[in-house]
Amino acid sequence: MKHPIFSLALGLYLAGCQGMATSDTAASSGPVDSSTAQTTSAGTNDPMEDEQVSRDFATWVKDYRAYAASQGINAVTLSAAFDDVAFQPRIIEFDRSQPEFSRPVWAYLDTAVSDQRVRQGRAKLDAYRDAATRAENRYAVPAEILTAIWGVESNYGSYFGHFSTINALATLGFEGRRQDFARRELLAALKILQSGDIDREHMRGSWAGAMGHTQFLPSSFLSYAVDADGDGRRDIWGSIDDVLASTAHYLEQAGWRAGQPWGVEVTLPDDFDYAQSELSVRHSSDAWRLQGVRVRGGAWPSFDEASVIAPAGARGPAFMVGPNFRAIMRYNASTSYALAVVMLAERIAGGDGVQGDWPCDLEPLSRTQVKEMQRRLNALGFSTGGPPDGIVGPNTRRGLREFQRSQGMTPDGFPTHALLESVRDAGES
Ligand SMILES: [Ca+2]
Repeated sequence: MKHPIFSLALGLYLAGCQGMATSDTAASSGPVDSSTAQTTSAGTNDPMEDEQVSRDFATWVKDYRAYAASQGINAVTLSAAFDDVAFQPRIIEFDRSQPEFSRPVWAYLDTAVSDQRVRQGRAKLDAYRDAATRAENRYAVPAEILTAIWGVESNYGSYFGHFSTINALATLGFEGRRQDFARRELLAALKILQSGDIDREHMRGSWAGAMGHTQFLPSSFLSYAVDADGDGRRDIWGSIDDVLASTAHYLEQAGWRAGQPWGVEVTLPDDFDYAQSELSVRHSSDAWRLQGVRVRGGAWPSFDEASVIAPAGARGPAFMVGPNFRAIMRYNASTSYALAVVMLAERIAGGDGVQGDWPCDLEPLSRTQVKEMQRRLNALGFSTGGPPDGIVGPNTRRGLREFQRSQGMTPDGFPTHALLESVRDAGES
């Protein structure tokens, strides 16, 4: 949750666009994630060097214990946490892996909102109806949304990661790419141990430190986890009451608006200005209507601040999304993730899911190809906002749109192989 890299990868399950996605190999990154993660080896083949790493890690732990003690962590907790702490080279491998291929949004949705997951979601909601209703009554977040987050985060708890959170965060605090972040989360994890909510053995989750059924980071746990079943412990590993209420509390605090829909699927006029299709662009739903945006089915919702998104470009479906969609993105800052949650929730509630057709024939560009495209666009004077990084964000989309406009194409900012070819051609002429 919270950040794309903290979600567990989902097992590949294709329903719609067969054959478009390649298989996952790394159980590491989130929604639009890797298929062929290239891992570097963190362990060495040199016993002397490995011994040195062990010694350095032990020294680091000793220093961190002193720091944690200065922050109010008691000796009993420190001993429970660190007496048997282990450096885990595998976690460093996950942390260093740079996915070369991102799964396109439709392939991700095929997995995250598979028929099987919809069926399971309905069964889970039936089984835990009372807990979900209690959470909904307390925080005004619909039971179907809570169930959907549970489904997308951990397939309803069937896999939330087996890594010891203490070992994972100590390893990342010692040698990860974001040591300060890991060290802060490690301190939060120690506070949780000290509070007695969970013991070290049962504090488990992803390699990146996200814990339990709903993949809370320790700092999120401290802020949002609640004891809903009244046993005196906030237990997101074992109590579904606590899991659903904690998730609802998080969304409430992230700005969930009671009684509002997340948004609607829409159709866009032929002359729609795709520069407007960014989450940073917000208008009232009335203003969008004046631009020709129309609901694809059902009622036209009233929003003061809505965005229109077209996650697969002009050929794919479009959505008008309001504050509750943004609240879900506070849980995990990925459009694909939030779409998966709302579509799973709709389907659990008996709805049909996405109506428009995804451009399933398009193959995603690799990271290397995106870099090449960025480099060429920059050279052509269509700035992508900085040096090539292989990631398609708002700045890259802006540069792409300018290029498309200059070529008389629909400027939707969605990268494709054909577009890369056009960029190459433009550079050579
Ligand atoms: Ca409890």
